[in-house]
Parts: sequence; structure tokens; C-alpha cells
Amino acid sequence: MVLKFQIATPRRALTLPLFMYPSFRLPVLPCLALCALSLPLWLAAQPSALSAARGGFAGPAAGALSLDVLKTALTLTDTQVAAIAPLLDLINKGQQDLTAAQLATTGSSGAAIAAITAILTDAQKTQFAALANPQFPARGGARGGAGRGRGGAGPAANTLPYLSQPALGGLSFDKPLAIVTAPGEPQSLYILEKENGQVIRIPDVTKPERVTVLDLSAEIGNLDNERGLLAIAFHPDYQKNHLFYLWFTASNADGSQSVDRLARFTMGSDGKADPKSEQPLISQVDRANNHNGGQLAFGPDGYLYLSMGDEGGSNGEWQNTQLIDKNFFAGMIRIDVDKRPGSLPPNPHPAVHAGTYTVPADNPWVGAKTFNGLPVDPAKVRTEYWAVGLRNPWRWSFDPVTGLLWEGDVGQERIEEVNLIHGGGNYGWNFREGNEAFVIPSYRGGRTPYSPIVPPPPDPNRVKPDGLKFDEPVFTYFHPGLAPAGDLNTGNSITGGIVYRGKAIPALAGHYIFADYSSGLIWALSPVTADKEGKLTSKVTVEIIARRSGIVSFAQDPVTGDLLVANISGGTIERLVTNPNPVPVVAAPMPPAANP
Ligand SMILES: [Ca+2]
Ligand SMILES: [Ca+2]
Repeated sequence: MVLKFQIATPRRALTLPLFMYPSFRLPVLPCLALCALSLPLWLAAQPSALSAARGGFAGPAAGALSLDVLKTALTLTDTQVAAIAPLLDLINKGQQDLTAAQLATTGSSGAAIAAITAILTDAQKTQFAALANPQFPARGGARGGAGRGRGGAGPAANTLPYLSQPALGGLSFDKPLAIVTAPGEPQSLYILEKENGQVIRIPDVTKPERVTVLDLSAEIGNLDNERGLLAIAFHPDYQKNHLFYLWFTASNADGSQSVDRLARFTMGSDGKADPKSEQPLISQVDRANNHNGGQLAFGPDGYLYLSMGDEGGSNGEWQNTQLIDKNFFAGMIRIDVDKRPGSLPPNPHPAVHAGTYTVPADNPWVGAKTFNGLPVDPAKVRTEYWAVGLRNPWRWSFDPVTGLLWEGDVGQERIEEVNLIHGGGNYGWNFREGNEAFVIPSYRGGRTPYSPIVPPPPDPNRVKPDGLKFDEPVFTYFHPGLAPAGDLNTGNSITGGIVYRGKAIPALAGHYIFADYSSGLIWALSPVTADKEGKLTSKVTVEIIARRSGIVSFAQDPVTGDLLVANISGGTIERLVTNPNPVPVVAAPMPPAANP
């Protein structure tokens, strides 16, 4: 199967036993090496003025750019106007309704922004940046030195005001990739080790010691690439029922195929969980070693939420996207592990361990007869789905204060994205990547989202129905080498984070903090309000606040409220702290994305 996969993605540089490799275009090893070499070179803490123009900010301020306004403000020549008009049209349309010919000739709204920038003089570029995003004055403007309007002494622009430093007394871990707390345990943390299958408990974070509470190494088996022990969540009534849930990769009964498995375990009275206490709930056969999701967490409603990737490979080639009546992939599910009165049995499916959970009756596609304008059989729908159209929703979190569900969806060719997930949301993959139309690189010019190189052949019914709209990201950033000049937001693999609710750094209160695994950039997205459909009802600002590569997960210190990260590269759990000597920053070299 791996061989087939490699054939299917001929431009993949090498087979990587590495984690979170997002695009199968760039080798992560060289990237990480470059990142390490560039440690003295920091990225500027300059938010992307232009990212708003490509729809990165979905708030009310992100309106269409007017040619008339640009003409006046930039004093455009007639030649410039003629060249810019169609490019502006492309940006403002967001590619939702462009023709195949337009897509083929212009490529993307990002390319359009770059093309406009290339047409402008330096002075015009500055003006264009300011107009494209009025929330961010152009570099050297009002942001400089005076803080960022958060109240208090905000750090100066063009510095990285925070650092990620070892926490937990410098304890080391083997490829740590999840950190969670358990209800009723105010001092403890649980950490997953990806490949040796250990669930580690730190009984008291103020006196950190490792205690292995479950060894799942015998079951997780195949560990290549993004496989392994991936996520953990404790039941809200954990103190009474001692139940917790794991999401991991394993083998099916005869060992012939890899599965993504959701299973329940019971913690024993001795503080250890017996692997034999396992009760699987879902075992989804997964043919590709990447894009296995996923985060696992109970929501404020007490239901269990779980995110799944698109099975893997690239381009959505396993044909699990934009479907609700096939397998458990490319979305987020919401299930009732307590089988409350009124919840419904799931529709039968080979992946479902019958009787182990039910489906909340208000899940968005319960009883659905259509999806994306096409008929579906309600008896065959995966009623477990809460949201769809996700590529590899690796990490996400509920903000306990606002209830908003923040998710980072890993991109493929060009763009990483932050989403606010809501029930019934469709986040676009693989018709969209970030805030652009997604056109398969080997298939440009056509509108089918399918790769022509992997059987079965594309289903003609899967051409995007005209007029179909998707939930757009809250924030996006480009892969290296693709951003317009001056946009220093970059990376290859987003790690969704958490909303900062600690006390040590008041300037970050209520900010959504997330990172890119590859570039190491860590961002703070300002507090927002949103409607029930995840649409922002307030302005948002995003800025780079620190840099640390290898971050695969975020959590909160249960005692201090500090922001913690799992650094899979360093084998450490780290803490975000104020940088006593903010470092001047410049753009750091990264390998260009090998996109068309
Ligand atoms: Ca997979
Ligand atoms: Ca999307």
C-alpha cells in the first residue's frame, strides 16, 4: 500500500518516518535543519497586511477592495489600472465562481496579490498593504514601538516578545504529542508518547515526575509517518467512572490493514489502566499513513468530539472528501458515549462497534436527504458528522469561556488555515484550500477535485455543484515562497492551539495562540466574537509572537494557567514565557514550496 501511495505522489521527495508532514511536496528534515540553522534569524513580528486581502480575516473589516479607491489612493496610471482590474476581480471573488479558464490563467488569489504587488511602485506597495487591511497600518506606521493596543506595556513591533522554554523540570519524553488535564485533578497532566504508546501521568506539575499509566505499545503497531498514539480525552465524570478515550492507529483483526481507532479505557484503582480494559468504538480502515487526524475532546455539551483527516496521500485522492455517506474521514464527529435518552443509534458501518455509542439527535445531518445539493440516503449517512470539508484537522480546542471551537486545518500546496468550527459547517476541502479554490496540481484547468492517478476513477457527481459556498477560514497563511512581499506569516503545517486563559501574560488574555510545526512561528489571534455559524462579528488581528519549531500540541498548565506546548522534536513540554530580551527579527530562510 505504501508503494502504491508513493507511485501516486511522484513528486514526494522521500519516505519520511516523520510526523505531520503536510504536503508531500517538501521533505521535513531539510526544513527542520534549515530552521535550526536560522535560529539567529527571526521572523519579524509583522502581521500580514496583505493576508486580509486574500480573505485571511473574515471579519466585517475584510471587505472587497475597490478599484476606485485604489486608483485614487495609489495614483495608479491607466496602464496599472488595466492590469490590476482583473486581478482585483479575482481577489474579490475569492475564486468561488471563477471559470476554469480563469483558474488556469491566474492560478490563485495569492498569485493575483503578488501580481498586483509586482505592478506597483514601492510607495504604492505600502499604500496597498494599508488599504488591503486597515487594521494593520503599514510597516513603520502606528504599530512601531508603541505596543499593540492591548493595554499595558505591549511589546515593541519587530520583536518576538515571548519564548518557549522547557517546563516540567526538564523532563524528557519520546515524541510527545498530546497534553491534557483530567477533570477533578487540579495538579496533574497527561502526556502521550506517539510511537512507544505510553500514556504518561504527571501527578503534580509542581513536582514533576513521570508515571506510565497505560502502555499501548503492543496494539499501536504500525508507526510510520503520522501513525501512532494520537489523542486522549477524559470523560467529564472521570472521577466517578474512571473512563478515558484514546485515538490511535492500530491493525485490524487479521493484521492486514491499518485502522484509525477510537477506544475507551478504564483507569484502575491502582492508578494504572489495563490494556484489556479497552472497548473500541470506531475502527476505520485507513490506507494512507498520513492525515489520521485528530484531536479528541469532550465539548461543553458533554458529547465527545473527534476530528479525522481525509485518509491521506495528497489531493484528497482517496475520495473521502465532501461526502457524508461513506467512511469516517475528512471532518469532525460528535457522539454520545453515555447513550443518553433521545440519542440515536448510528447507521451501520463496518467501522462502527455497534452499541458502544449513540448519536445526538441534533447532529446536523441526522435525517439528511441531501448533501451539497445531491441526494443521499438518510439510512446511509454518517450521522456522527458535526462538520465536514477538513483535510487534516490535527489539533483543535474549545475555548472554555466563549465555547468557540478553534481548529487548525493542515494545508497541502499553498495555504494553512484557522477555522471556527460549527455544527453543519463545510470547510471546503478538497474544493478549497484555505481561502482559495483548490485545483489538483497535476490536473490544473479542470474543476474536478480528484486526482486522475488513483483508482477508482473520479465520480462525475463529485464536480462542485454551482453556487455551493463553504465556510471560510478565520485566518490563513501561505507556504514558504508564496506570500506577497512583506508578508512574513509562513509555514507548512499548522498546529491548532488554545485560547490563552492564564494570568502571567495579561497581554495575551483571550487570544487564540497557535503555531506552525515547520516554520515554528507562534501567533496570537486577538479576542473575537462570532455568531452561531462561526462567522466573526468583530475585527481580528493576528501577530507573530514567538518562534519554536516542532510544536504539535497546546495545553494549559492546570496550576498556573500558563500555555504549554508539546515539542515533538525536542522531546519536551515547554512553557510560553515573556522574553526578557526581545530579539530583533528578520525573515528566516525556508525552502520554497515546490508547488506549480
Ligand atoms: Ca491516513
Ligand atoms: Ca478549508
